[in-house]
Amino acid sequence: MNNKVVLIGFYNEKALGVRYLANALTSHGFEPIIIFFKRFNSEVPEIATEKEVDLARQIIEKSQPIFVGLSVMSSLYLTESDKVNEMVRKNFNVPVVWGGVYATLEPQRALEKCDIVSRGEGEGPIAELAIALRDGTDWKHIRGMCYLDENGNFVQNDIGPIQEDIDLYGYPIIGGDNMYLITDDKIIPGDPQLRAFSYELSASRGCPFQCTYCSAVNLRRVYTGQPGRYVRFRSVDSVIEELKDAKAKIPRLRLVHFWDEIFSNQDGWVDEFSWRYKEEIGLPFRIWGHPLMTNDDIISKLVDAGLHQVVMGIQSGSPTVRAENFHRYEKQEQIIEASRVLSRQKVPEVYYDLMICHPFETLDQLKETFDLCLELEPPFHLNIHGLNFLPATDIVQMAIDRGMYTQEELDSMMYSSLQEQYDRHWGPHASSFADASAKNSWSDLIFLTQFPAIRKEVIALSRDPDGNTKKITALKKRMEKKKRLDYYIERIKLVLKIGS
Ligand code: B12
Ligand code: SF4
Repeated sequence: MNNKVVLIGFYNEKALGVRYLANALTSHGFEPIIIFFKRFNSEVPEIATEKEVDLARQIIEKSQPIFVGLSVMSSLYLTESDKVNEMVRKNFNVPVVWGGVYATLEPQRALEKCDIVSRGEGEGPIAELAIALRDGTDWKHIRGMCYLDENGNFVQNDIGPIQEDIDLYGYPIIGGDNMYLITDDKIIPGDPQLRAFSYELSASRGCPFQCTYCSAVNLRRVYTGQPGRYVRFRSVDSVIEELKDAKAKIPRLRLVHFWDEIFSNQDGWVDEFSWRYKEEIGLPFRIWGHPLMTNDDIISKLVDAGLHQVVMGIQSGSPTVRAENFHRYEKQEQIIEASRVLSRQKVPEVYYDLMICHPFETLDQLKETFDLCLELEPPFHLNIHGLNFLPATDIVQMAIDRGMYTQEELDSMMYSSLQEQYDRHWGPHASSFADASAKNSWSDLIFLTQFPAIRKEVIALSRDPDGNTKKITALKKRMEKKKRLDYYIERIKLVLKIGS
């Protein structure tokens, strides 16, 4: 009996979603074949070559699966996943199923390209779908499935209850023969994770916040009206078991990334996690934090356990921009206090995320970000971005309602090519904002606040940014170079320190 299913993840050789699905399929007796189609690369936006698409075709050809599942997580790579999707449709007479964040939030658009969309968490539904497609029974009743009926009408099934006990999902598959990385015009057989220095996992599902530029709130709304709590934590046992497995299988493992949208701040959980992690895993780890979920007690325990880096979203120094436009309700003092906690507890690396120079912000509000940065307790690094409009997020409709963009303009930004999206948000031009040189000077000054040694000079320059434009630009260039160099030195030190 054919029991093969091909799963494809894009630009992410560690793709947690795909690995969870593979685990679910395996436990139902199926044989998942995973293609990691190209590596995650946040610095060079590589497009998919014809050769690479054809290599994916060859793997599918050899596997003869019941269906092909595409994990379409981010719209950044849509033009590239489309190439693979078209290849599958042209060459194979099997259903093409899309899941992942993008497919979940834009199922109708996705169905213009594929046969079935699976919305929401896929562990249960994918196994039910595989059984139905293998046995030739009806799949159209399966929860979370979307499809077009015989008249071309869009059908969206109820998503079903929330799985509250997420330990039941097990953990993502690590290692195995049926895995292939396609990159640089070649196939590299085996699990790329086994060759890595870092391991990525999530100890929870769901985020309790509602930021308008982020998909998290929209993903939560998909489950509106369903019984069960949406923000869920795995047991510490389950997390430690996964990490022990990772340690045993990954010889060069040096660093652990927790990709929980916000790492747990639950008292009992953090206590048990901290002592067990220190004793049983003992590797430095990174988390994403939130100003409202940070206190001395929790951070001190996590630092003792090996917390190496915290990345925390602040986004704007203007309380108005934060509350009215981003729906982030933390107060100025709460952000400053969170920064003091991280500094007091000596978290080795602290990063604050900012989104600046966008239509939801005035020049005065941009200056407020500069003022707030001066109040944050050093040392810290800044990740400075513009505002990235993501499909189906609340801020898209807000921008239309306020007359900032039309739907067509936003569509052309959100669905543009990989290179265009990259250039707009992460490329070298991402922090040069064409609309006003005044904004440029202030964004440069904000960048410069992360270097305590030049604070006095930066404050002096900020008294007359127009008159000091050249000096500010030159200083920024110099400090950018320094930052890049420091970053590489820190990485090397970390690997050497842990390796010794
Ligand atoms: C962790 C994370 C990352 C990690 C990924 C690490 C890893 N090893 O996978 C890193 C940091 C690398 C990353 C990178 C990026 N990310 Co990210 N990331 C997330 C985050 C917080 C969690 C993803 C995750 O692991 N979830 C847990 C797994 C189990 O869930 P899942 O992947 O959704 O899969 C489940 C279901 O969707 C479904 N499913 C998935 N695929 C399929 C396929 C089939 C066939 C079926 C049936 C079901 C199914 O079943 C799975 C199991 O339940 C999400 C937010 C979120 N809540 O999803 C943002 C998110 C996905 N990221 C986002 C973005 C924008 C990016 C980047 C573009 C950022 C950048 N500047 O480069 C890149 C793109 C990377 C890529 N290759 O696509 C956006 C995407 C929105 C959009 N429309 O594009 C999100 C939604 C956050 C946000 N801002 O709103 N990310
Ligand atoms: S706190 Fe982070 S993950 Fe949660 S909604 Fe806001 S931006 Fe998204």
